[in-house]
Amino acid sequence: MGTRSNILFNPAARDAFLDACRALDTQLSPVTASQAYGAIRAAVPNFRMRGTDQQLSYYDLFVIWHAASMENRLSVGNSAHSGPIFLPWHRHFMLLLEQWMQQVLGDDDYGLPYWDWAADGELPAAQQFRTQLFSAGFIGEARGSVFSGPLGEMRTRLRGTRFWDGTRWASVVESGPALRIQRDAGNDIATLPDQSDVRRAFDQPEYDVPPYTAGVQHGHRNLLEGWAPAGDAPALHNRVHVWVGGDMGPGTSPNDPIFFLNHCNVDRIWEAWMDDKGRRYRPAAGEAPTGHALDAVMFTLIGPARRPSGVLDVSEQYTYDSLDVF
Ligand SMILES: [Cu+2]
Repeated sequence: MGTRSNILFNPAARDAFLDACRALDTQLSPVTASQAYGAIRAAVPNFRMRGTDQQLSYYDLFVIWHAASMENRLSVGNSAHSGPIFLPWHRHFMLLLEQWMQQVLGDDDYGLPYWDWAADGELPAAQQFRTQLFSAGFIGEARGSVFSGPLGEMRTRLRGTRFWDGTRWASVVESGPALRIQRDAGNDIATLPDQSDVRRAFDQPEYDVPPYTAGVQHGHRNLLEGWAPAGDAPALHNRVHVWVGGDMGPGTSPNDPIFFLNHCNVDRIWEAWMDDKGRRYRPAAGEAPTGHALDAVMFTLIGPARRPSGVLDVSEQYTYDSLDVF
């Protein structure tokens, strides 16, 4: 059983994570881009991919799985984002990555690290992209191509983009040349979320509220996902994606391992909320929107199928070193 810890305070967990990311990306899987596309198209007809055929790394399978989840429009938004299933789906997604990393590392007690971005959000804007996290001993450069440290050896092969299909803007995943991870921290938006933002999400008494969309103004899920409160700036989870920029922008955002550091912290905040408010989830089993209900089967590509009801209590799989989230 893994313990998930703060990447800044646990050098062993940090190094294990960076090594496992590099190992999963430098080992090519037996799966080609066209084979993965064929398998996904059968389940997600909206998903589109183009470009060259090539062998995918094990890490790339998580990239394409995530990009495909965003096109899986079963009901509100899609079945992984912009609705109640956002939190359980990403928990499901990361449980498999954590298991694969445990195998690569030969360590059943390995747990993913998290990045407590709200702590860095308390710093002046000009310091937020100059922290220890963005150094050679950690995850490498905050801006431009990532050359330093273990992640300097990773390459992206699948990158999300948008195109005009004649009637609307559509997303497509391009299979192309192997490139370095790209970041643009603090340029599109100057600051990370801060501790008062986390407190507001934590204080929500309900997990989610009807009609369970990205437009609701209350509920833990939509505040933590970062669509609410309505305004001109993204908040919390969404804001971290925009703040990091580069490869963290499109649906292929797991290309940058900082994706998992962000989502592990998002999962920790949700865990802190459930620890305090109870393991409550909405919508109930069979209730609309059914793609987001407690008994909905979550979109999976390479791991076992799970339902939100199966991931509300993960105390058998992992714990956090701390649930102090603000
Ligand atoms: Cu996501």
